[in-house]
Amino acid sequence: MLNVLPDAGLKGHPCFHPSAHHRFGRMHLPVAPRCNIKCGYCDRKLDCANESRPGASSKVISPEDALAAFRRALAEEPRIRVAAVAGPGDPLANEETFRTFELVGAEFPGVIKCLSTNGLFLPENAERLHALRVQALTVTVNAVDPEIGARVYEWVEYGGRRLYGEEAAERLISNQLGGIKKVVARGIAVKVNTVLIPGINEAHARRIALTVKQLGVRLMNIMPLYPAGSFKHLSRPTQEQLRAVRQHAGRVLQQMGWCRQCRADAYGLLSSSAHL
Ligand code: CLF
Ligand code: SF4
Repeated sequence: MLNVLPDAGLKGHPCFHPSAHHRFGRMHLPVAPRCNIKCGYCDRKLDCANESRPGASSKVISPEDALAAFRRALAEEPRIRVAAVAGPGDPLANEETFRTFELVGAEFPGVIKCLSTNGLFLPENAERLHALRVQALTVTVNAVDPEIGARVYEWVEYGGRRLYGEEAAERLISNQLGGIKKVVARGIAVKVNTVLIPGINEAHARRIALTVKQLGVRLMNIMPLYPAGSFKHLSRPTQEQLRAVRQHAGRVLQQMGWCRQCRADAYGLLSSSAHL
């Protein structure tokens, strides 16, 4: 039995607590349109593919409108326990994400704040997220080896420069791992998403699991590639491939088997989601 017991404070989080997804809901507030990297499978006409349902495209709203939408959603579905930002771009590349958490946190202090990110800007934002009382965070880690990462990411924009190839992947991976370490040290629960890309990282998932586990990550969500963007010629993993990779990685890190690949504007229970 793996020793991965989520914090008591996350008992109402449908993605972090295995028994919560039938009972509690979340709302995604789509305030974050910009992104700071280019994943090979990304089609920027659509939501961030690192956490979203393939083919979904959410409208972007302001932090003030997000607060109003959260109020309405909670009145409609009182089982919502989580206010999250999951795109449509990278939440940490958009100042609006922080403003949204300020507004929602001031009016609903008991609600769990959550976000999902590619992790590039995580190290410099760890303290800020902690100060905003963000409790749950997802980082999409598709590789911990820059050689593999260079095949996943087309470019990474950091420190005013656009990086390519292994230099880009090295920067991203180093920030992801350094950022995870920092937020875990501040008591934030971290889940890792990995997009399973056949022919690129399917033999690498267990190493990712081992690496992030050492940093204090407690849950992993391996998601099947939806072939899009520059990867539209690749095949989608079969159920059998997905099951085998999850089982292999699951020997070292608890796997999330109930992800619904939500839209960036989804709300309600995971099983009966509505969207803005
Ligand atoms: Fe949203 Fe993600 Fe927070 Fe959940 S979703 S930011 S951790 S509140 Fe959940 Fe949806 Fe799967 Fe994400 S089911 S896509 S894992
Ligand atoms: Fe697209 Fe990747 Fe940016 Fe998400 S993190 S919006 S998938 S480029």
